[in-house]
Amino acid sequence: MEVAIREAVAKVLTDPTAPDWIAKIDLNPALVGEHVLKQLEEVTKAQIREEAETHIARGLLHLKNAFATDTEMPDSPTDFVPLPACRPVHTARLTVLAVNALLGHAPVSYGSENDGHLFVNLVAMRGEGRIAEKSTKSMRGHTDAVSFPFPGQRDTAYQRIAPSPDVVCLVGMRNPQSVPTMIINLDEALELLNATDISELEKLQFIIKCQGTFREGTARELGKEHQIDGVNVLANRGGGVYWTRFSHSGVAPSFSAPDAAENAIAKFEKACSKVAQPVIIDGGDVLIIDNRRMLHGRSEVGKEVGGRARWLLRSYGLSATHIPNDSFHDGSLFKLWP
Ligand SMILES: O=C(O)CCC(=O)C(=O)O
Ligand SMILES: [Fe+2]
Repeated sequence: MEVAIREAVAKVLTDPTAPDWIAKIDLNPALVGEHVLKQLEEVTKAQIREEAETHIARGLLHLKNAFATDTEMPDSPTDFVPLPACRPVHTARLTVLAVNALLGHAPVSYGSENDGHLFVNLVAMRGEGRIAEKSTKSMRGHTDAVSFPFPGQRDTAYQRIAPSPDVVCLVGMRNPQSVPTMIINLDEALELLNATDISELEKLQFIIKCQGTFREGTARELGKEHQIDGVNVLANRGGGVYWTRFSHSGVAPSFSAPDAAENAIAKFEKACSKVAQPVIIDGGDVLIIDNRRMLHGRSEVGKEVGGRARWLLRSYGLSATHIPNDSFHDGSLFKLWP
């Protein structure tokens, strides 16, 4: 799969129209992903689609060495944006968009996180603020955009809030210390719980605060930071399939919830840390994480800022069938509300 995608991306980038396609990433990213896939023979495309779908059906797709990071690499950036304009970044974004297209995921961002940039840098940052401080530290298991609804559901206070992403796409630009990303398989964690704990987690008795990176943006758009109360952290989808939305720091029992709710959360957290598995995202790797059946976190990043510090890109994907008509910000083909 990696070889086919590398070749398709190389074809796009060596064509005289390459600058137009690069410019289109921030206008119509889905079209760009389709354009990369068009470089492949139908048979190859069908083959790698099946391969990619098999992996994501198990919750995780790890493409190793899917693009080159050995030349033209700038210093690591020191903030979420801007992305350095360089060949490895162009290649990385085209690779992610091709994989999104392959899996039928629309590339999406949220206007309330980092001003809706489709790709952001995940890097250590300078400064004293809460986000800068967190940027060098470890992160416990969480799902992204945790306070946003599951697909098919609506936020009770703000109907227009788009669902959280189906997948989180993490791209390795450089990771010289091999800092691991931690992956928690929900099914494995739930196996360590009993039926009572599971049913407590399914009850509408929790408060979920929005992810830190969404605080400012949701406050701007909604008038206050997004938070939901009286909600579940686990949804039984039938056929033994569960979805979760969870964050160690952002989820608590509602005021009126019984002790059993608190106990279930504590046991779930313990189970998550027991089954967490390290995955190293090296330069050139792309990791697509199911944002409902897997939690993700990371080990401590370290204090180095810029230079050759760890540098990932992140973007999100959401199945087109999970996007309600009113979800996009006016005039955008990818920026979801809020
Ligand atoms: O840095 C990482 O490996 C993951 C970061 C992350 O999960 C986040 O910023 O939400
Ligand atoms: Fe995350």
